[in-house]
Formats: sequence, C-alpha cells, structure tokens
Amino acid sequence: MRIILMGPPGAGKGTQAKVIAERLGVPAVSTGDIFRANVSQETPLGVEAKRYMDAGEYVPDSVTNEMVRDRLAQDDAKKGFLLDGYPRTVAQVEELDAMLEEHGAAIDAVVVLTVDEDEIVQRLLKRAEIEGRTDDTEDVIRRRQEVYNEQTAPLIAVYADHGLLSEVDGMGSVDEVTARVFAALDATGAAAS
Ligand code: B4P
Repeated sequence: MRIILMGPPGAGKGTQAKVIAERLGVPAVSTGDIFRANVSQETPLGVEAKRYMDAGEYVPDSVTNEMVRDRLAQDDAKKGFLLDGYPRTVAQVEELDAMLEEHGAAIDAVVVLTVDEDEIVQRLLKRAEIEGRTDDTEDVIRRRQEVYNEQTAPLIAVYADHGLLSEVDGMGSVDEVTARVFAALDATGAAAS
C-alpha cells in the first residue's frame, strides 16, 4: 500500500510514520530525515537544504522531487511506502503523480494529523531542548507554520476531492494517535490492501 502522512510541522508525522510503516511492512520515507542525514554528512544536497531548513522555508521542489524519485525507485519501495512530509506543495503533488503513473501505481490513502497550534509549539520547543534541532526556535517554528498554511494546507482539499483523505486527531498520547490512524486506514480499506 502507498500512504501519505500529512500535517503541520510538529504534528507527529515522523513519530507516527515509523510505527505505522513498521506495522504495515513498508518503508517510511521522510524527506525531513533524508535532508537531515545529508546535512549531518555535509553532502552538497545537505549544504543546500540546510540554508532553507534553518530559515523554516521549504527546500526547492526541484531538489526535493529528485531526491524522492531516487528513493522511491529503490527495491524496498516497490511494494509500497509511507510518505512522511512529502508532498508539501502543488508542484510536488504533480511530480508524485507522474512518478506513480510511470510505475502504474496510485496512492491508497492520505492521512492528515490535526493538532492545536499551541500544542505544536509546546512539542517543538520540548524537542528543541532534547534534540537541539536548529529549526526548532520559536521564530522558525512560527515561520514553518506560516509556510505550511500557505503551501501545504491547500493540498488537503485536493486529496479530499480525490476521495483519499482521512483526518485524524493528533492530540493525545502517541499510542492513542496510532490507534486512530489504523482505525482510519481500516475504514478506507487501505491497511488491508
Ligand atoms: P520534517 O522533518 O517533516 O519535520 P516536522 O514537520 O517538524 O516534524 P513532524 O511533524 O514529523 O513531527 P515529529 O513527529 O518529529 O521537516 C523539516 C524541514 O525539512 C521542513 O521545515 C523543510 O525545510 C524540509 N522539508 C521536509 N520535507 C520537505 C518537502 N517535501 N519539501 C520541501 N522541504 C521539505 O514530532 C514533533 C515532536 O512532537 C517530537 O519531539 C515528538 O517526540 C513529539 N510528539 C509527537 N507525537 C506526540 C504526541 N502524541 N504527544 C506529545 N508529543 C508528541
């Protein structure tokens, strides 16, 4: 199965993606994680991505799309995947559609995690204390929320129009949210496919 996990920064996409993908036996493909791995290895991609990430901006579509195309072409993604944090722009949706079409594949479900803005800021400030991520400062968190509202929130309506969308309450414990995601996937039949 092919699933997209969406939601504002700090909604818990990465946290849930790992659990859900493991249970479904598909790879979790997180564009944020791939960028961060490149940043820590100081690859040319990482050097470029860091400039945008530290400012709370999206990495340009051309860079992100090419990276995802390479990742989804790997063997472990042939039978399915869970995309965490991609697509985030209209251009990324179009590119993903083109990639899937080339493989005669399609998205089975899009899950959006919804979390109150205050809770998001609390989660990310807490993560800043633990992990020291350079994009978890209060100013950058605010900018990331703006960018999400401007560029990514409109995609929710696009996937709703395609009949693929499930909105899941992301408040509460990690386990509670996971249970809600699986209930939503069961309701769509995606988890069983
Ligand atoms: P991401 O890595 O996707 O980061 P995120 O949106 O902040 O995190 P996520 O929602 O996954 O939250 P998490 O589970 O960690 O993106 C980082 C940056 O990369 C972007 O700003 C952008 O620059 C770039 N980028 C990524 N994808 C891109 C794309 N497609 N195009 C362009 N640029 C792109 O959870 C947050 C915190 O909450 C954690 O500390 C977690 O432990 C905690 N938490 C999770 N669930 C919880 C719960 N139920 N209760 C309490 N705490 C919880």
